[in-house]
Amino acid sequence: MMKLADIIDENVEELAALDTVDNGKLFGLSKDWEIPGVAECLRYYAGAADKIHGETLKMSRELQGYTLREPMGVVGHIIPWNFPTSAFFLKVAPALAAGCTMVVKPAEQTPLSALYCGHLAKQAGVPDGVLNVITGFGPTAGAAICSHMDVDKVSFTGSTEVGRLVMQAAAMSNLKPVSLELGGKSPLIIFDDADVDKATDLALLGVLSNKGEICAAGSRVFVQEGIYDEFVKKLSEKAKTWVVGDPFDPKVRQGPQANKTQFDKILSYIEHGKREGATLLTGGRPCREKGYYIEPTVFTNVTDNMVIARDEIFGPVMSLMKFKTVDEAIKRANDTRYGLAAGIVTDNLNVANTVSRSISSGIVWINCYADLDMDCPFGGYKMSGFGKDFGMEALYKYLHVKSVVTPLYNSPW
Ligand code: TXE
Repeated sequence: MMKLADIIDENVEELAALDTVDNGKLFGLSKDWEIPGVAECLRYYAGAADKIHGETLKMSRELQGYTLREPMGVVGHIIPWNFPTSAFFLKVAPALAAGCTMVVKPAEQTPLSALYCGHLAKQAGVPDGVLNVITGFGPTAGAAICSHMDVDKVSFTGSTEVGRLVMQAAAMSNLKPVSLELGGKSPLIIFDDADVDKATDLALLGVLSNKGEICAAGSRVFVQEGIYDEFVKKLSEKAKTWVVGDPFDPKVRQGPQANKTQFDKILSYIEHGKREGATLLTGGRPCREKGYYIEPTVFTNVTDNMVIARDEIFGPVMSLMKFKTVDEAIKRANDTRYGLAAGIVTDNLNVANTVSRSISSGIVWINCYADLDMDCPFGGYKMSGFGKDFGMEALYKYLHVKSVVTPLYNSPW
């Protein structure tokens, strides 16, 4: 795994370019951040591989008991198209460290880097049969993995709808455990004491990064009434200067959407928002002559029950909403079937503590947004799924706990 990490470091430009060609994500960001992060991920779990151990148990009778952590066996990894290389290694690295073998199915829209990673793994000396990459479509290749009697675990990242099918197939076959990292509609709550300049930057980054194709996108932005007007003014000025274009150009901040289906889905949500009576503050249209480019889009006058405030759009579309009190912000932020992530902007410690403990989501960022770290578990509550990527939690999801019990003194035999 250490060797594979070194090989990834030597192939940063190739991997970043493959993901840009396949997905439209920014080449510079991939090269400087996402792909180096993949090597870091491999090193993190390589370091954990010889620290997997169970516990000695405090048994209540005259028994000696301890636990072992054992690899689950054959893992099926089903990968989405929004972070092709990093999603691949966030699944593969902990499973390898746990001692599992695996079949990885990249998304049909973005298979190139996964195939290249398979080749690099072979170069690093990963034995044949341990890490297998299979391309194919979801309802055929993906479904076959989920219903296979010899697959012992499925780790899935994708839509909530397909997450349900994955669980169903697991239940109807060998009852394999599944972990699901699904969609989100994450709130970013900005309180009156926030620095408006910084908060607008954070809000834009939260929803426009990776052209909004991020499960944790802060797509519902709640702003307290005292700074709301100033916030709207600044946000609209900044959104208009956001550069959309060729993802290989270092000046560009937003590339094209990953595919036509996604492009059409986003535009239809924008039309829906207009029909529902939300006000377009900025954007709302495709841009540039060719390619799946969409203007950074901000809606105001959004109500909590509008479809654009409830569904995951997975594009550069923000719903901006005004609130009065802390309690109101908590209630409205939690009024969603999802629970992946949330953000809070305030210097008031009481407010930050109260809100972070009251939000039903797998991660809460305070005065930052979408800051991930290898050691920090990431994964949802509610219909955003269950089971974590990142951190030691991700390693444990590929390990069974076995208890071993023996009489402490005289064995009857
Ligand atoms: O996802 P799918 P799609 C959300 C986002 C996006 C929407 C649709 O809102 O607009 O999902 O994207 C495989 N059995 N997210 O249609 O279909 C598929 O081949 C087994 C959020 O692309 O869920 C691919 O490898 N597998 C998300 C993977 O599932 C199946 C990232 C994801 O595709 C399958 C992506 C089946 N029956 C989309 N059907 C996130 N959480 O980051 C499909 N697949």
